Amino acid sequence: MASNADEPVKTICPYCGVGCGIRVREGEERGDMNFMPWGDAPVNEGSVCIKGGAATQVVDHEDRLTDPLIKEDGEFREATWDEALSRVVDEMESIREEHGPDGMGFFGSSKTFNEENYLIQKLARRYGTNQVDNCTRMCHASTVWALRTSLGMGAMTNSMADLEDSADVLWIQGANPGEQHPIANSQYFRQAVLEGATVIQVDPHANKTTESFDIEGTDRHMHLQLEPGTDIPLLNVVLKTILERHEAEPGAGWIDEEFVDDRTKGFDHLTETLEDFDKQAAAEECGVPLEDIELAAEKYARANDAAIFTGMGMSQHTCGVDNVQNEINLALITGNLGKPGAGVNPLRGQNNVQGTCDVGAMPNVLPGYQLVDDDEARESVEEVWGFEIPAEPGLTNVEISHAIGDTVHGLYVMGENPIMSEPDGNRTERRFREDLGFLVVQDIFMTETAELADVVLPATTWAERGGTVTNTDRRVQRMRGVHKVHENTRHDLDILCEVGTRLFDEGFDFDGPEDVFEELREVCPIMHGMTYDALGEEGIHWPCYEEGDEGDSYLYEESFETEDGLGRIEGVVHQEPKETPDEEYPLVLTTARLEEHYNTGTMSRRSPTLSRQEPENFVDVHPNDAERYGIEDGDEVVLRSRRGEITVRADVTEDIKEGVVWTTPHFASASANRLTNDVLDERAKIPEYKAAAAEIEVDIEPADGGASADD
Ligand SMILES: Nc1nc2c(c(=O)[nH]1)N[C@H]1C(S)=C(S)[C@@H](COP(=O)(O)OP(=O)(O)OC[C@H]3O[C@@H](n4cnc5c(=O)[nH]c(N)nc54)[C@H](O)[C@@H]3O)O[C@H]1N2
Ligand SMILES: Nc1nc2c(c(=O)[nH]1)N[C@H]1C(S)=C(S)[C@@H](COP(=O)(O)OP(=O)(O)OC[C@H]3O[C@@H](n4cnc5c(=O)[nH]c(N)nc54)[C@H](O)[C@@H]3O)O[C@H]1N2
Ligand code: SF4
Ligand SMILES: [Mo]
Repeated sequence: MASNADEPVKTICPYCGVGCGIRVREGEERGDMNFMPWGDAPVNEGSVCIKGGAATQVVDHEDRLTDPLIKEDGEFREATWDEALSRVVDEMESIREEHGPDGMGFFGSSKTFNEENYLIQKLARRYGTNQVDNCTRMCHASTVWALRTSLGMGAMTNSMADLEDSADVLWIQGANPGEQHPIANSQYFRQAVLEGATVIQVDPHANKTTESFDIEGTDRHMHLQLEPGTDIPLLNVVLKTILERHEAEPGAGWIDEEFVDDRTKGFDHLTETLEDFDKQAAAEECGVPLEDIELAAEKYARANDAAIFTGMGMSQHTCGVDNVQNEINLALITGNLGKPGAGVNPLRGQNNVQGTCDVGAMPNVLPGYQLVDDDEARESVEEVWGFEIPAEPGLTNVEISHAIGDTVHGLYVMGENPIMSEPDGNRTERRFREDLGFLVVQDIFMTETAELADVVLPATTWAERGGTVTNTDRRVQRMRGVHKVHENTRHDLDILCEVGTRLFDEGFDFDGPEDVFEELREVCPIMHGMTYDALGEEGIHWPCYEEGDEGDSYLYEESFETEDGLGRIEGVVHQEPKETPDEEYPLVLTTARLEEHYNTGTMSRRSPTLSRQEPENFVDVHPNDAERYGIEDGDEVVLRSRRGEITVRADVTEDIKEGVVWTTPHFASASANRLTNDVLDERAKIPEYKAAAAEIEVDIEPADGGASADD
């Protein structure tokens, strides 16, 4: 796993779910960690985006945590590992005695490896609770829910590589791959367009994805700039248009009748739902001309193979599950599933968010998406683990935060930063500060969440250890670490093994990541056929049930993985965001990301290359709104919601729709999450980060340092 010093190791970029291969070399000096391209890496063939190229910059950053810390009288002091771990174990034991096992919550980390997330969920379940979750809850929980219930598996149905040759239309809704998955966009999507594919982008904001498809000599890009939260009506216009054309010209290929008859159920439900649907009124609600939506519908339905890509603009709504269900409806009625260049594809966020879910770090599923309340599934895992698994699904991570002080008294947070990433940050912070009995944070930096911890455990980074991660198209790949380990830090895996062993004697004694992987594959059918040797440098897509299986680049060729093998169509109706504009808060606030920053910014804000490009937060405001509120481009403005306010620079631009303001969650001093609403999708429990009500005004008393004083 480790190399000789100076020898570059082949590993995977620690940022996004594209899973680009990179090489890393350790120099002689501390702080001398070098990035090198990996020319024939399977996903990216050597190309990287700005983040991949800058990834090594934070490995030896001076802010790295170096020793375990224990808080005493409100101040941290350095502690030995033995002291810190004893404290963690004692607190966990006393919480269980006093409140039972559901008194604890566990946050896995999509920044850590499959083996580590496998261990944290095993630890939670051995402790006696299913209360373990990860950032997918704030990310694609709704997508995973819709895909799993309607098609069978909570993952991309296709892969990036099978687009290139075959997709005729790329339908990109609520995703900005030009910035968030840049290599997928440049290497696969743009390539498909150069070869003749058309792109339909559905997003309220113009961005680098929009720019990237303005290719000279081609006119194959449409941008439907809708109002945030109107994706259901927009897709209903698309669906109704296809149904109408089919009725006018049956058999002309608008609907794939054979596919609908043989492989789906629920078509009648869809037609009934749309029977009295008024397309003109819906288009007005979306703020998009009806003829543009109709043209997009035609292009999608007329394509031989059309692939849908779906992102946070769809998932992060209280109607997130229904949003994605409507995309599934579109793919099913046109037969765009179970073949190359098609499908419904969530571009997964973090470098290992797919894997973190696959290995069971979620409150309702065991490894391999086996439902925790399914007796047979539970028993098969219990046989390997040798202890009883609780049958009741646990709370999700945002629910765990909501239950702090009520049923939840202790939290084990590995590699997440909920104080900045969860919605309604002011309230989240109050709960963590005032109502949480015990908090342990295992991270590489002193995050906003770690500041509030009782014990902080310093972990090694991705560059210092080995394990596996699973990218957005289900490719399980090995990461390899260089020799050195920073100061007195420990690998996440070793920390979890030690905590587990101190608590339970058995079940947590592993000889490194490969040993953990061997147990993981025993309990996880979709990864059962994988070994470290077989993964090699190319990796393997799941499902890989038996050794020697190559894995599938697309799913559902013959049938869906539902109980009856059919894909489920279900008509859905518009639901407004839970908070809509009114006189007091007249604007729609939506939040999303920048290419140069990453989630809560703990890594990207410390990278000189990345933070130089975008040093502070800002808000995009349409020129008509700017005029209405007396705002000039570059002014400091106060952006306010019912839950809080931030002071940021105004960027007056036509990139955003009138009546909508757009900002980011990346910066500690002015995070979007001071403003966002913590209402959840009922089923998937994902927060509505993409729509709230806000007001804006010029800052008459600019705060000292304003929004620019970020660490
Ligand atoms: N550079 C960079 N890359 C990243 C990340 C990062 O922070 N920075 N984070 C990673 C993670 S964890 C994730 S989950 C992915 C996320 O990647 P994306 O899914 O692309 O996420 P966002 O940028 O949050 O949102 C996508 C788009 O949704 C649009 N949008 C907002 N509201 C709506 C709406 O109501 N409807 C529609 N249709 N669109 C809407 C926004 O304008 C935005 O362009 O990126 C990953 N990659
Ligand atoms: N307003 C708004 N809020 C959002 C979103 C949005 O679009 N808008 N998007 C949501 C989404 S999609 C997501 S995924 C979440 C992300 O929410 P989080 O997962 O909380 O955010 P990250 O910044 O990715 O946190 C990862 C943490 O892991 C640490 N880390 C990195 N490497 C390691 C390691 O090897 N070991 C350990 N132990 N720690 C490590 C980092 O320092 C960092 O603190 O944010 C959500 N919040
Ligand atoms: S596209 Fe994603 S995985 Fe590839 S280099 Fe950029 S951040 Fe890393
Ligand atoms: Mo995410």
